Amino acid sequence: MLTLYDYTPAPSPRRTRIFLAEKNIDVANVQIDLRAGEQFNDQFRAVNPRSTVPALKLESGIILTENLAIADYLNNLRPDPPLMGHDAVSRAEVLQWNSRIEMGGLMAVAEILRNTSKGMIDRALPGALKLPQIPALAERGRLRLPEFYKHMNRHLEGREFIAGDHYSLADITLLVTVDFSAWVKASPDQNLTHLWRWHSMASARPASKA
Ligand SMILES: N[C@@H](CCC(=O)N[C@@H](CS)C(=O)NCC(=O)O)C(=O)O
Repeated sequence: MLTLYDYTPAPSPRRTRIFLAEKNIDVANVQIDLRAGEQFNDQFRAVNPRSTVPALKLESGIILTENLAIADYLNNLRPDPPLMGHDAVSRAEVLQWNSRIEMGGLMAVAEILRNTSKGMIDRALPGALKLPQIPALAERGRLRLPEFYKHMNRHLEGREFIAGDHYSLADITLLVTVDFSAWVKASPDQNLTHLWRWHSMASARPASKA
């Protein structure tokens, strides 16, 4: 059986949990309490020297620690339902939107949180390396996030899903990003009606509760 090293409140492992739930794949779940600093203990560092979750342990013992790599592996393991396209073009579109959402949305929220949170002083990036907070990065995040959401709203006008005609990895990444924005009081403006309609649809899927 696969083992997911997870921390329920955190956004990155939520992406993996939703992907697993959409694919109906069961895993053993090991919680690593990030608030208590368990990601830095020797036991977890032996699993993932980067000290981040998610980490997925395969039956072979190999450990994957990046969302995209985990998704790609799971998608090959169980192709249905297709969450990463169904041919070369639709797969490329899913990956393109996933990357845009990660860079334009998820990273902006992370910049705001990690460069302002009192709990993350000297931990401005995930992992063991001590790095100081840079408040200007949080300000920049607050400037670029509303533009990102406006762009997503325009993209979703007349569209059910982010890429192609199926729910996909890109939808999962945007769902987690929108919900993560609330942590830093930077949720999308209520007048972005296409985005919020899409969000209601994505949130109503049972896997979103995983
Ligand atoms: N590359 C990873 C990044 C995962 C990541 O940043 N995880 C955060 C939780 S959301 C973490 O483990 N943080 C540990 C820390 O801040 O020390 C992925 O996207 O899967």
